Amino acid sequence: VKITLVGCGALGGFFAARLLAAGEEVQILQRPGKRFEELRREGLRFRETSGEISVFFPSLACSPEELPPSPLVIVAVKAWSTSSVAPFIPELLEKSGWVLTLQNGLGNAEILAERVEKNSIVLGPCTYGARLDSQGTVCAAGDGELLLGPLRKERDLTPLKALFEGAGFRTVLREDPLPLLWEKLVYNATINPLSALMRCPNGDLLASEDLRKIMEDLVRETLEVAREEGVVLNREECLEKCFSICRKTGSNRSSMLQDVEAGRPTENDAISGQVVLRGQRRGISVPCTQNLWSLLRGIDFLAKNKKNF
Ligand code: KPL
Repeated sequence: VKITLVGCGALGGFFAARLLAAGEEVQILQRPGKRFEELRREGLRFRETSGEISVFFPSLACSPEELPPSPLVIVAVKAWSTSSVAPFIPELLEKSGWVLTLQNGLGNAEILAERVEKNSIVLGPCTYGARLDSQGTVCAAGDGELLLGPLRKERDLTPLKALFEGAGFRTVLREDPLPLLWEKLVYNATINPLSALMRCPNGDLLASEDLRKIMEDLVRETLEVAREEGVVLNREECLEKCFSICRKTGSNRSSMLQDVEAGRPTENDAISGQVVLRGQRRGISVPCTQNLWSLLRGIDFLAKNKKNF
């Protein structure tokens, strides 16, 4: 087996489906529960942006011992689950293989690096939108791109780029992963909390001048913290890219909104929380990010403790 996917939610399922459609061999590790049962019973159902539906039956397991090692492991679990899946990764990975994290937020690669060689880790921030509908079908929800960068510069990622391009992903290789991570963080710290609080699809954020102004503030704050962390990104370009993601994934509900609507924990701490924390450490105030972070922490708290009120 060539590829192991860890975590078959919306984004993981989207990647697996496109790779399977391109003829790649994919096996899936999914924790036991509703999603696992859905995949076992009905297979991986996928709806392309064109509306075309396909169904795949890749090998599926809920424990790592059931799967043979493979040369590429894709980690697509929520950021708050990284520490629980990291211990399984070494047994899923062939010697000199790759571990690609497609996850949102900061800190995932560092957690994985405690378990596998640093030079096997690849960062893959991407701006594709995907969602799971009520039947568990993975729906592609807008165009994007996949940026690939090695955690350690010495490894050549050309074969990985070819693999993803062969499956229809617009893929860009970058040598230095830090700007990649911060760039993605800017988009996630802007679009995700705002859409989750407004309960609207990404495209609606562009409709109001007030919301666009908040997005401007969020982009500026994240970039100020990034600069102090040694990553200088262009403000106009980032803001324009943010607006363009909202346009291209206009009907998509961001992953954070999907989590809020499903009553699941959000990636708030790995996204806005990281901007606030790193801002505090470096003496930079990020009031707009801080307010959105606190509001979402409130939502997370209420969802978790609902039965206690
Ligand atoms: O990464 C995303 C997410 O929803 O988590 C974006 C790019 C904002 C697409 O919705």
